[in-house]
Amino acid sequence: MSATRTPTGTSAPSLDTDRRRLLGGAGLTALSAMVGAAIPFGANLRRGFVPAAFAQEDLLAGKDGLVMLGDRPLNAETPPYLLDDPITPTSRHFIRNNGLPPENTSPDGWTLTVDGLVDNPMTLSIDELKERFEVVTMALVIECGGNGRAFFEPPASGNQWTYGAVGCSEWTGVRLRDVLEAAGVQPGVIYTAHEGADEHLSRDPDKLPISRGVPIEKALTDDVLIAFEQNGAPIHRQHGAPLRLVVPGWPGSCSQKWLTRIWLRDVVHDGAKMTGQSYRVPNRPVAPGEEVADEDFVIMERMPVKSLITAPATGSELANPDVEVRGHAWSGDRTVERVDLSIDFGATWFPAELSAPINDGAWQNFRAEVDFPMAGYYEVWARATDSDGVMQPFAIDWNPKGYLNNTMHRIGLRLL
Ligand SMILES: Nc1nc2c(c(=O)[nH]1)N[C@H]1C(S)=C(S)[C@@H](COP(=O)(O)O)O[C@H]1N2
Ligand SMILES: [Mo]
Repeated sequence: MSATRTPTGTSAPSLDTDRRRLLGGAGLTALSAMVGAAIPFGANLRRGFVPAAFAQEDLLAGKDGLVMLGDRPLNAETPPYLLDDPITPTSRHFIRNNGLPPENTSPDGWTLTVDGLVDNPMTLSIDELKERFEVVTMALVIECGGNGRAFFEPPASGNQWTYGAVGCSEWTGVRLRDVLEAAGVQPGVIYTAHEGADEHLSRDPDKLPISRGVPIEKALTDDVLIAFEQNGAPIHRQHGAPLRLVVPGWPGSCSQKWLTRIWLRDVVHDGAKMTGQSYRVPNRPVAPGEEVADEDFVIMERMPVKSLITAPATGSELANPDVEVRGHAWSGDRTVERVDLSIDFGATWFPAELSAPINDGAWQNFRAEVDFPMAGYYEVWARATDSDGVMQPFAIDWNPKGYLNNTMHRIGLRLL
């Protein structure tokens, strides 16, 4: 029986009259494992006790300069000037969680199940994925569908992302297409369904925080990865360790983290946050504030053409009139053809130098030398145009949930 033990290990009578509220054997073992040592007076601990060593657990451990929008679930974005690198370092990749990351994110024993309408249902370890399929590394853009929501008027509820719910890290993994082909996609399949190991905020084990999918045609393209590395290292705990999907150019919600299952279906997937108004926009232009019925919403697919100025930082005070302006531009499933800049509030525009994407699904970098004519306050505005000739709008195309805001980015600076 689990009698109270003194530090010397001898049995001693409990001093607490209400023993049911004490931690007990299994809980104490788990806590010891957490702190990495035996806890000599552990028998005195009450249920729900959090060791001081973890009470202040740094949710943003390994992150650099991110702005936290919420801690339960954890959501954090990156200020644009910290997104200046062509490849986004893991420390600067935004975090968007709908639930609670799983406790155990070890690759040992982790499996991915591929089932539903496939000829050969499979459950594979991460090592088996690496052995059976070609391993590739690609720079891929993940942008949250709600990036830019903070600028909606009337406001849209949800995380108030400004500019920084976007990143382009290098992801290493196997192609989803190769895995699905090995599983044998049956003729009736129209949609994927993704499941991960994170917990619903309620901790109800029967509820998933999020389970989205994509049309099978998208899943079978070359640049959708089942990734196990980000920027040459195992995936960070908050980014879906040890295995995640990366579906570049589509709403970030398609890129299931802590991936455990891909299920092929003959209907549009109806998992958590696939239905109602989640990650959906009206099927027609609507007036700001207009009420829209659920049945008039459609599922968001590719993300629209967009650009971000990453240097200088907005609010900079500059001593030298020659300024290098830098940033990135992207358009889901398309390339960006040009990025134009204006320093006179959009009266005139001039082209920036624009690089080709390093691979499909990566963002493109732009730069321009700008010579400001005299001391004073300036704004730099950027607008990208994609391979279909679509240009970023000046004003927000309002929708009830605050998605797909691709209005032009502007920064303010002062020349001394
Ligand atoms: N399992 C799981 N996958 C998830 C989420 C989540 O909450 N749980 N959030 C999604 C959303 S909405 C986005 S925008 C991206 C964010 O990826 P990141 O946190 O690595 O930047 O992950 C997606 N994948
Ligand atoms: Mo998202």
